[in-house]
Amino acid sequence: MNISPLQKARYAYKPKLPAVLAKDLASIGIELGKPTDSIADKGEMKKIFAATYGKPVARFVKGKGLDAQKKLTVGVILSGGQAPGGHNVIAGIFDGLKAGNKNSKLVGFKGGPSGLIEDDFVLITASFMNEYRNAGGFDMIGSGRTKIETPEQFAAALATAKKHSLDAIVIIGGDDSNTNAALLAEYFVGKGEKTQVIGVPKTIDGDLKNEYIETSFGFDTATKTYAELIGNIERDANSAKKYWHFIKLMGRSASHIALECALECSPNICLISEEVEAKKMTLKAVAEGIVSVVAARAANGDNFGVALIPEGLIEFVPEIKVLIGELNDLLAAKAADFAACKDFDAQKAFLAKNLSKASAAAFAALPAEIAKQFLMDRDPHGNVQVSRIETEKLLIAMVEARLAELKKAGKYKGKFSALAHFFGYEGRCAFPSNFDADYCYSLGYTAFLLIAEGLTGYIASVRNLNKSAKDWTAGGIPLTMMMNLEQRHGEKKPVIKKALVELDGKPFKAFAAKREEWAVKTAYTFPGAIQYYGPAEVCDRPTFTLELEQAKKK
Ligand code: FBP
Repeated sequence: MNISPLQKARYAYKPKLPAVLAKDLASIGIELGKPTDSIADKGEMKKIFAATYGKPVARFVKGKGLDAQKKLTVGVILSGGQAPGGHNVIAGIFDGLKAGNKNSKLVGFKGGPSGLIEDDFVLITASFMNEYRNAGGFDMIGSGRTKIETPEQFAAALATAKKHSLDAIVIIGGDDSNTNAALLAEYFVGKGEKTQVIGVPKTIDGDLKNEYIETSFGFDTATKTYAELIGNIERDANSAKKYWHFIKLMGRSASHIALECALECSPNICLISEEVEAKKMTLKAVAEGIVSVVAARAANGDNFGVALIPEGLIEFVPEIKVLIGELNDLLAAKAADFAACKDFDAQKAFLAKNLSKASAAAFAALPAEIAKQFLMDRDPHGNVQVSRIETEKLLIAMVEARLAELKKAGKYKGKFSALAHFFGYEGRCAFPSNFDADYCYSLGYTAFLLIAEGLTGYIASVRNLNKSAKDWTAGGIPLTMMMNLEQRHGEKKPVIKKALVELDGKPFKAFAAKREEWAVKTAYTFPGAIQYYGPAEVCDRPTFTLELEQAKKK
């Protein structure tokens, strides 16, 4: 493999650890809190997680002396979409294991959870690990979206765990993968198997967070990468003064990525899906809002601009949300009938017959190319793949049509020429920022300590992230604490609740206070590229979202 100068320099970077973890293992102790409850549906959760429900919050402290010398064999899985820093989580687990006992082993299961089911693995050696330290991507062992859900899959995971005599498995993933981790932990305890299961909060989407998980890893680097690109586009727009750029940003359902990028770049428009839902805005009303900004800027002679669109927007428009819910249930319940439809016309006829009247009308009103994107395969967790729905193009078409009407009526004299962009994959494998490199390494090290302590059904938690790394705290929280029942594939299932943008939260309020000014005035901010070497205020700065959210606790 050719190695770039930056890659070489990053191999040598030593991630910062919280002071409490930077000590001898013998001087790290654990403090356990009171029993916990799930966020909702306690009765059902207690039944589903009979063996692992309600464990206490754990926190590592100095002084009590943890016994971490035991020789361990641990498996690790990267699950779901890529997020910068995954390799550093593995490095943290690896270094922790070796610090405890140099004969401990780390087994990487390849290609996501399917690697565990199929026993497709690689033994992680020191030299193999060193090729991936502080590097982006998940290519060290690969990732995948297979869900462990059938009895056969659980049995296969058990067989692999037994074959390797695994003391623990670490699942590095988002809300769905950590839900799977909770179920696997429960299954192993139920079967009397020693294998512990520990989760690690990963996802660029930033929607796996709560009081104990201040952010998921990858959000920092991905948003900074997108913000650099958006800033560059803003500068281009303001130089050429001839295009409106509609930029869709990854993030699945939640708008955290779009909101963070807006706080970083001060664009003319940033839609927030959660607000669209709260205000019950129709698709037409959303387009109308954009039209009013385009017209106001045109009246000042500014026929250019930048609009940010969260990828999940379409799911939050009330009439479309109902449509997607019905489609998910219908396509799960009548999969064979739907598969038998030979073309799009047959699919439309099938849907007209089986959807509610309102949803059938909402589907029929979509342009054919967009409507087809609603019918693409669901992901293994039953979610519609919003990254494949071209909302940015749909909105451009709607805005164009409305401006043409206004022009005809003599109410608009500007020019509207729009370009569509979609930023997602550009940011998921970037070299982790110093924040993500440090955070991920600390999460991995924490996961090892949770294993050494004999815990199962926990997710690693590193907190106080708006302070410098030495002041971070580390511990674990029981996965069941983050769960409730939700409708999936037409059935109620235990899942980790997604954290959406809170409209009364500080990040949204900071944006709402400025957006009217940004809409009309060209007040772009240019964040520039992520810096890895230089002053801490440039290189180690966390996201605005994290700074604002954690400020509330002071
Ligand atoms: P995770 O939730 O697994 O971290 O994935 C995040 C994400 O990048 C979403 O933002 C996006 O909608 C999705 O993955 C795209 O999935 P895929 O990589 O399968 O195309």
